[in-house]
Amino acid sequence: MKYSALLLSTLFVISSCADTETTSDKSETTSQPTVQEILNQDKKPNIIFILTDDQRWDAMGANGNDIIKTPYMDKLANEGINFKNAFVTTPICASSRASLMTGMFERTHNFTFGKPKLDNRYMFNSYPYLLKQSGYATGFVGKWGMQVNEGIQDSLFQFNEQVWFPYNHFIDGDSVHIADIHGDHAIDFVKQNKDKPFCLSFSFLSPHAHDSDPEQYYWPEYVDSMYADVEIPLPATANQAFFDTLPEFMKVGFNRQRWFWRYDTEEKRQHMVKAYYKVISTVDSVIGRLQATLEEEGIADNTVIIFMGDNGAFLGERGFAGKWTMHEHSLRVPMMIYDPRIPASERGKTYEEMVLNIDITPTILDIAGVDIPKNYQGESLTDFYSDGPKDWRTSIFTEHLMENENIFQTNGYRDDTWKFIQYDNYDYIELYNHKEDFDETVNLAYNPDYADMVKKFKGKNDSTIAALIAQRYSDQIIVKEPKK
Ligand SMILES: [Ca+2]
Repeated sequence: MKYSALLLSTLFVISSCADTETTSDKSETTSQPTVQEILNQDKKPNIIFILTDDQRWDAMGANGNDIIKTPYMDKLANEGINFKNAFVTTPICASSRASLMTGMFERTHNFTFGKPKLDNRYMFNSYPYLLKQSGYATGFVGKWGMQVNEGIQDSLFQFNEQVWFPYNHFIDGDSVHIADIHGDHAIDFVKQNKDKPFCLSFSFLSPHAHDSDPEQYYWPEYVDSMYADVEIPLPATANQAFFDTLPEFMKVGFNRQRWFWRYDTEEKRQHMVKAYYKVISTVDSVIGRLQATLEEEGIADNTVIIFMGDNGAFLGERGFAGKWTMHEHSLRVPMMIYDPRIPASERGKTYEEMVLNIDITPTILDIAGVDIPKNYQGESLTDFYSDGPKDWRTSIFTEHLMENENIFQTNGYRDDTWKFIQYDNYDYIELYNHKEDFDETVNLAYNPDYADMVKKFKGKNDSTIAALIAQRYSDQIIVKEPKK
């Protein structure tokens, strides 16, 4: 009894202290601007949107990978907002990037490899166009990866520096890695535009494999010794027994062909995953250089950095390399928003809500104080600055539509427990409880106990597809008037 009484009184004291602290916090915050007031301030922030190529969500230290070294990405995550469940609507470079530009699903913007160029109406509603119209200096650096009509890029960007493979370029007799070249261009843009609000779309080509080169990956000397003494664990589904369970159509095609390029022996897998990590660590060092430049130029405190990957990547899971499918490893990407205008005590947040690449497009405009076009299909993420939105999506639709006999046309439904996948050209469906079966190994779609669920998810996807196609042809696409 005595102990209990003591415990109770101790608890009371702790709780009183906590109350006092809360009260004191409140009185302090009343004299400081709220998050909303910071977002609405007249001074426009600079925005740098960093996009990496084929970096999956867990190829980053802050997302639970204890092998890869990514201190600068981790800093963005730990001092910003880190979205643990970020996905792309389409897991392939061309379409994912088009979705980021237009704020729309592939089914609506209707662009991927092999399709006609992106419709001008969508590009005149893209975030760089609207920012440029509102007075922002706009720049693009890196890999563009889309097809647009002549003159469109000039209408979006005042500064545009694109460099493609090989990984190593010879400049003044020295071999320079493409990530460093991209970094140099980004730094040039920042220095040239430090006195006006700017938006830089910084799209690395790294760590995408150089597909036509048997070596696949190259990295600079300064990361060469990294990962020498570690062993990359074997994924749970990277074995012949699991591969044998896949339907025949899935055992051929690019996912398997590229597995032979990278992971068909244990020695090669160790080398290739480490190579992938080395290229990501190179990107990380470039981000560090860019942040140092922001500090040197005195604009770090007013420059928002948004970071994400354009699609995931199989590192041997399912017996696959590449992406394109609706499985977690293909769809899931790192995503962070670092906004230094928010007090440090209010930053460092992690969210489990499902967010999408098409949320980035309205978010950028929202941060810049520019009206968001009505045809955008994502949601601004700025509500996550404070305590997160009260109502947020509880499921997502994803798809891949490129017509190629080596890649599937497919679409998926995902909520916080279930994943349903169907294919346009194959009579095959998948249903996983990914909450309990993260690696998506037990296909429940043909289990009669789940027949109603399959019917429900299939119905949802089919109606989503119809709605997205209807929006493609809508006359309501609004080309926004320049802000007065
Ligand atoms: Ca990509």
